[in-house]
Amino acid sequence: MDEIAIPALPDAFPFVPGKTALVVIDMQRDFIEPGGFGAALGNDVSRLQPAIEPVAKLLALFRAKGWPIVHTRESHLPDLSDCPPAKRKGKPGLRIGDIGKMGRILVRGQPGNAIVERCAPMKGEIEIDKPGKGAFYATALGTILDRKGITHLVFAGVTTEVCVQTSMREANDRGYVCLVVEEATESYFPEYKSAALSMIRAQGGIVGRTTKLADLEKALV
Ligand code: C5J
Repeated sequence: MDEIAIPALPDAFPFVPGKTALVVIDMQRDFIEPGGFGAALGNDVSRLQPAIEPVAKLLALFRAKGWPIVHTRESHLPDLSDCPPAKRKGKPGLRIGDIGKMGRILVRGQPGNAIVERCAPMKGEIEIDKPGKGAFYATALGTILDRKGITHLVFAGVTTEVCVQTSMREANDRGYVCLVVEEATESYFPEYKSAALSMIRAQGGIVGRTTKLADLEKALV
């Protein structure tokens, strides 16, 4: 199918239907709802909630077109064997693996580790549990995308400057053409979101491109 030019910064994103996947990073209760990992780190989790509806819109668009969708979850095995000690910091009772209001914090399969209902994966969509910030580190994501012939990635999710930006950088190093949708990503720190988006598109798009949801929707419908 022909390439569709999506208005973006620093220049148009070449959307190739059939070769482009949506990657939704870590839209988990652990980050977005009170009582999870984000709150344990002292963050105001309400700051991430504005991303929920834009992500739901992106999911609806990709589902309507039958285009591939990837959901990631930051999570650790129950025995924490994939959680380096350096990551398990903070106050006792509020660390990864400790019991919080939504089960064990950031542990795979616990209620808090689930993706928020509005953005929940549907049957047939790719689900990746990742122990790190990046979606490619210690996961099968690269192999799965290769097998599907995916070369272009549209990113959304939380948080912009941590797991979204890290995953985009990993993807960029692996040769994927990357775009992030501004309204569909949030940070606990508005200034970090803004800085991360600027960094991504700086130097001629050193990590990728950024677009507005309305521009993407208009170009793709
Ligand atoms: C963090 C993430 N912030 N999903 N994870 O630890 O951005």
